[in-house]
Amino acid sequence: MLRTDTPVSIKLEEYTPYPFEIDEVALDFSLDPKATRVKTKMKVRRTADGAFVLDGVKLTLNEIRLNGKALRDSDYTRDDEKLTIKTVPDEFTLETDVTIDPSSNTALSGLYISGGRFCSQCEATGFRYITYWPDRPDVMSRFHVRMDADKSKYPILLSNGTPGDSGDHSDGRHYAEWDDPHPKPSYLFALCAGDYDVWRDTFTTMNGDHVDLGVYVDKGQATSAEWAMESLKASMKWDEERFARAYDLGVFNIVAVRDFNFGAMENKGLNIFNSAYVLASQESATDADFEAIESIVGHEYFHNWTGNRITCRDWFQLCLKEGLTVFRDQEFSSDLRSRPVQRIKDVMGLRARQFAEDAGPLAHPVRPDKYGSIENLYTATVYSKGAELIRALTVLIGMDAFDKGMQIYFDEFDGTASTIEDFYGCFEKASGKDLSQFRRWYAQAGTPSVRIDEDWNGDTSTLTLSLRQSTPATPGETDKQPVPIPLRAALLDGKGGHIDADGWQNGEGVIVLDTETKTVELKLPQGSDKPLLSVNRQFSAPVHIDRDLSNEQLLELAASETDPFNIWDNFQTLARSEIFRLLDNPQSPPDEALISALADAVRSNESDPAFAALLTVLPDIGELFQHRDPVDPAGLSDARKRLRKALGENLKSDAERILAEPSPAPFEPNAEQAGIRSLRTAMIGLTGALDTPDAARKLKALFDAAPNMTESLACLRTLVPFKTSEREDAISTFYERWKDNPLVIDKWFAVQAGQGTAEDARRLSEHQDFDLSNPNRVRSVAAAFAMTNLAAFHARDGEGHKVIADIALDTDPRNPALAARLLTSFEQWRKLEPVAKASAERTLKSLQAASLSKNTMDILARALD
Ligand code: B3K
Ligand code: ZN
Repeated sequence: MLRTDTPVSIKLEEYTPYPFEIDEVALDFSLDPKATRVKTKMKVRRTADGAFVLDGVKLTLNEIRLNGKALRDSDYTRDDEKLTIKTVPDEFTLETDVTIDPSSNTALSGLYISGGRFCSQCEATGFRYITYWPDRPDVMSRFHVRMDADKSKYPILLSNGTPGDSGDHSDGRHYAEWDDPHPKPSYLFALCAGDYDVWRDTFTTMNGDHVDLGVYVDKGQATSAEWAMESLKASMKWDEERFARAYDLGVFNIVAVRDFNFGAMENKGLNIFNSAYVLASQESATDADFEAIESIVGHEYFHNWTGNRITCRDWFQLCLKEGLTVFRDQEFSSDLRSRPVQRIKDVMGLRARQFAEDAGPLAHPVRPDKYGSIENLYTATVYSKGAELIRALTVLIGMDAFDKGMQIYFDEFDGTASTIEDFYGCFEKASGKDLSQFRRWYAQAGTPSVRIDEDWNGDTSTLTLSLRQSTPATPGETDKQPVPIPLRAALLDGKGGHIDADGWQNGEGVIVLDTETKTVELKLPQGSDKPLLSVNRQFSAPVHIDRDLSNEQLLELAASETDPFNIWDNFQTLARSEIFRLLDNPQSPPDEALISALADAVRSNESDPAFAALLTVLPDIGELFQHRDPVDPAGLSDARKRLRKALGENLKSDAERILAEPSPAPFEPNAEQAGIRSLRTAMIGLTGALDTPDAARKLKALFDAAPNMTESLACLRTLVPFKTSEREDAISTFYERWKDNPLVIDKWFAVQAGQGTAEDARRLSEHQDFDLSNPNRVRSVAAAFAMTNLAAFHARDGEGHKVIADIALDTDPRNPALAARLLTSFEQWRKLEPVAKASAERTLKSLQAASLSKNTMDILARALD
């Protein structure tokens, strides 16, 4: 395809099965960075009428043989993307021989070089850059891999499955074979070759099978893989205990690479990870790093059953593996750490990213029915809303029926490429419920709002709820249908207790709003006082709740709440409306009653420090965007700062007391210590919010004495907005201390881009350590600026837009997937106040006129549509 072509839409309704099966394939790699030879031998069987077409991009074809006979040019047709053999028998063996150039692969899709080693990334469509193949998830084969390479440069040769024969050649090269007995689609193929250090361990499955585990990292860094290994073993055990799923090969390897387009990849038996989610030492990693490693290692491991053993029929079904696996990793983290804290963090992410996506021009259903570029569909909607829908399903049918449905799914669909319909069929069987209406959630974009009005009748002790759902129009979808919204609810007596309505048990019930409007009568025991309604407890459905509650009522509710999620959420609602009030009344001081209630809540929850820390976090600017149109990001940021400052003033002596205590020692990355440190870092942040010279001095002293990366980085982040010498000292001390550790220097870039001006972001993008070929480094400036620093990104002078456009322009020719992802940061542009809005539109249009890659053009076209 020419780079200037506009993306063609691929449609779900046009799915047709591949008309051939390829039971087995043998791949033979002769590895060389500039010219790797790939010989492929496949056994093909026709299963339906249709042409024999293979995908292949940027391959130099040396030879092609059918049943041993070399084909002539006239026997097949070939363009930049496909190879079609005109006539084939019903059963045949096809051999292809191609040459590829991994050293020039800067897109990081297919086989490429990172840190002088070979590594691969095939999801979604990378395999076609390696060899000719029907590169679609519903073609599953058993892979046998043989590779040879220079032994001194590439002593370790890895692929999927278990190792077979290996040995030396006389010319300094050596070879290894790997065999994967489980049929898999090409997107799960992986190959790594190079010199690594390895952290090894073993695991014995619940079936008594022995598994050799290895985490492969840069030389000299083996001990930094220990936490990833512990996380892997914990994941293996959890999947056995929670879902009765055991690992199914004798080997499980993880390889860390520095240059990687996203977090990690679940290739069968050979996960490849962005090194940011593998390497962690006590000195250089934050608690957030340890937590992310645990969760991503879990996520990729859990794909072994939800993704690999059962894969997707086509890419429209991506949520079948991703939404479900995110749900599984969230449950894993909840079981290992604190469930309420995990829930709050997951919802914060959902609201900041997915709700924003759902409200803008890039909105799409969890299961889209068309796409221009598949790489652009790895979105917050598919992942996070996909996970929320599984969670809502557990509420709707109950956890027992859910668990039963999962076992039916594993039993019935093992070894297949499946659909959302197949998956929901299992829960219909398990629950006896018709879930066809629930599946609307998958077909319809946009975040529903639920309006709730209450009417209390003291004579009959009845609380009548009038519920109404509505979903705003999204691109291409104006007519929205009602979806079933399961709302966990409780009636609070205001004294810390619950009152059961008729039919409820243990103080809680589930109200299912499955029509546009619904009236629900909750009958309470005769003589009850008017209860307080607690609704969408634990955030049981991914919706906005709209209730007419005054601040006094919200404070009363927060004080009576028994659901930790809702305690936090009531304060979020209060803070959100207070920020808007401050925005509209620039001279007005922050509401004392709210500040002191919030500060009291922080104090009274100090025994659960991770939770107390979350209470101090005010709604994110990206989330606040969703509640205003037009929106003035600078004004919002200023209003938010005023509220934070007031909270900081109220908690000043608490912060001093907490920070005067020693940080937990010796350092352990466990949830308990991380919780204590999270409250300490919250107090560091609030100290910075005071914005006084004294605060800068205190922060610098804390920075100098910081005993771990979590606190050191928190101080640095908090010092960056100060215009004082402490800021410059901290920035340069940190750089000097960590300049040889790229993962830490990524953080150094990110804290500055995340707090600074467009000029700061531009200066960082011109820094000697900025590196366009490394996605982590590009994101550490561009994504940190455009996605977390909205006031500066959308500043009226348009400089923020320009700096991101320039980085995207430089990135696009090398790495289209990365450039496209950066430009999604413009997704809320239509809501901006007129000056920034005009700048965003100009910027997007000028990028569009620059004729960029297919991925980037897809984002631009949708953003501007
Ligand atoms: N499945 C991969 C993501 C692949 C992204 C391709 N553009 C990692 C994950 O979600 O587990
Ligand atoms: Zn995944």
